Amino acid sequence: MDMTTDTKLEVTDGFHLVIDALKLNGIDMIFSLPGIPITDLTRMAQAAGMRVICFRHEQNAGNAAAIAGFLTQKPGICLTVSAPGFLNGLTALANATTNCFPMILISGSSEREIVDLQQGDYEEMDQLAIAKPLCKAAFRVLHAEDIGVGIARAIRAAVSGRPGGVYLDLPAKLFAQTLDADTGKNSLIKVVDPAPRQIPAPEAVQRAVDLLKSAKRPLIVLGKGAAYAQADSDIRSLIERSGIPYLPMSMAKGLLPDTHEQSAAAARSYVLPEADVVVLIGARLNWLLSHGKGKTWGGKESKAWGGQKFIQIDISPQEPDSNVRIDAPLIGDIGSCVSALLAAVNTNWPKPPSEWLSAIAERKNKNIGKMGETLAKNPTPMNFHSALNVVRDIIKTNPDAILVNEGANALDFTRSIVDMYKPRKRLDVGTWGIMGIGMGYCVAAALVTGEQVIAVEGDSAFGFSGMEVETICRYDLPVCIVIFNNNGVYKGTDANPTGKSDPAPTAFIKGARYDKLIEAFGGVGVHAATPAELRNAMEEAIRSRKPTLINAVIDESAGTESGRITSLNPSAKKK
Ligand code: ADP
Ligand code: TZD
Repeated sequence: MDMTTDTKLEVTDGFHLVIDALKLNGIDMIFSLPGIPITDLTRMAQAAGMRVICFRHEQNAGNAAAIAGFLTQKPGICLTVSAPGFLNGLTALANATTNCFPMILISGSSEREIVDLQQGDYEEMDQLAIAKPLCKAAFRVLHAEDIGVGIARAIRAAVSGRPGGVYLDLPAKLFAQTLDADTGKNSLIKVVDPAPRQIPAPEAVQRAVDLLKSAKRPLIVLGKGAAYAQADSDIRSLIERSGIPYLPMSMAKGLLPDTHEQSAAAARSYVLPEADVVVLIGARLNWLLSHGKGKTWGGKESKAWGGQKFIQIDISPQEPDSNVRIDAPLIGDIGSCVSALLAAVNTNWPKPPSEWLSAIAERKNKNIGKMGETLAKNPTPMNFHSALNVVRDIIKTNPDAILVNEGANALDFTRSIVDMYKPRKRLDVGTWGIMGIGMGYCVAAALVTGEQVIAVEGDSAFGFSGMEVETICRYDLPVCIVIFNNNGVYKGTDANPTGKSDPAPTAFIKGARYDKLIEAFGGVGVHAATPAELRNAMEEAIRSRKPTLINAVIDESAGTESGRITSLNPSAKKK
């Protein structure tokens, strides 16, 4: 009897074990860019039925993985080659960690003994050491029989507790290592309960309830942790049953529709300093909330605390007191914490005093009225407001569409003008205010949700990931990219003070036709100079679901330096 074929069947290898371990854990999509030593891994993964989505630059693959993690609560997988590919992916891994998105960066690496003796291997780099300080956890697998454990540890590290980025180092030699198939199969781990619920302690719940009961001017702040947690209906019940006004952070918009009567978003600068008890749900008191102190919170000067008391719901026990005193930390997963609060906030719960609610309503209505007037104007050339008035209508009629947003003015104006109606529909620059997430987020959002994606991009912001329009066309994704083209970073009006021919640092080519870019790959390009042209183009993009890029020409003098965060620019003493 010829045993050769049978023997072959009974053998597995590193390539297959990686794929089998991922599939066993319900991971069926990889964001990648092939090359030595992972090209065959991408082929075999595709052959094994996984979706292998390949990009033009690893940072975009990494950003796609990160946002897939945010949207699905499963770690997004980014697979890269060694040294430079790894480094390109690392920015996305660090950004995912900063934003508490679960992802795993898997990179092939070069010969350990050559790397460690620094003998100059092809793409030599001690990747594990470099990744470690930039992510939540980092592991290396040297032997095929440890692949199952390596993937299991990576998954647990990414999604349990505070989610984050994990690095998994797979040296080239690992892939070809063989193992008898049964041993291989038995070495794999299907992770049981990867993100265990964390139930808050009853006394912590009671402390929070007591504090909340004492409030005269309560406020709830929803952060992207609340969006991630997918406890949507309990969060909504907590807000509606308690009657407490709430503020959504950028990516928490839509957890309740932005048009909700309890939204205090249009009265933000009033409610923050005036509130007496603030409930933070999955939101950190970082720079985006002015560190919980200073004038924004009613403090007398920039470092002074306001008079608020805080309840902070967070999964990380180390988060409370990071910026100001937290009187009632409520540590646990948001689903469990909010449902514990709901048990106390029942029908007998006293509604907040009507003076508080009516004072908010008054500010809110005034600001919404003012904004309405601005949006109704139709200046030539088009400005951020008249263009966003269109986007606002489009999202209103397509509330399931996902809005990706980056830029400075293009970001700030979109966030405040475009209402969101459903949870996890707004994806943006997050905690770092990072440019370059745009096209990676678009690709992943379209793939994991199947929904129409609309990206509102500053012309500078778009440039960081613009080549991925080819990827969007290649996978034929329903992505409509709207570039707010004002000829530069922030604005297009800067000039070189020396009078020499180099353009100013913030200036781009004037009148660039970004719409031509997508046409190179068979997508639809549209040049829109008026709100009517923009509206037609967006409606057609949604009707056709074709990859579309709209070059929306915006007044180059509109907007401000750095958008809303002008004040963070250090100003020179010497002029
Ligand atoms: P935002 O920028 O919207 O204010 P942050 O990213 O600053 O939000 O805060 C998110 C917070 O949510 C983090 O502190 C994180 O630990 C927390 N978090 C994430 N997921 C959960 C969860 N499932 N349960 C509880 N807290 C969570
Ligand atoms: N590089 C990275 C990775 N992230 C950044 N945030 C920046 C640079 C600095 N930066 C901003 O903070 S916004 C921005 C840059 C370069 C672009 C603003 O120009 P835009 O948008 O054209 O995208 P607006 O609408 O013209 O302001």
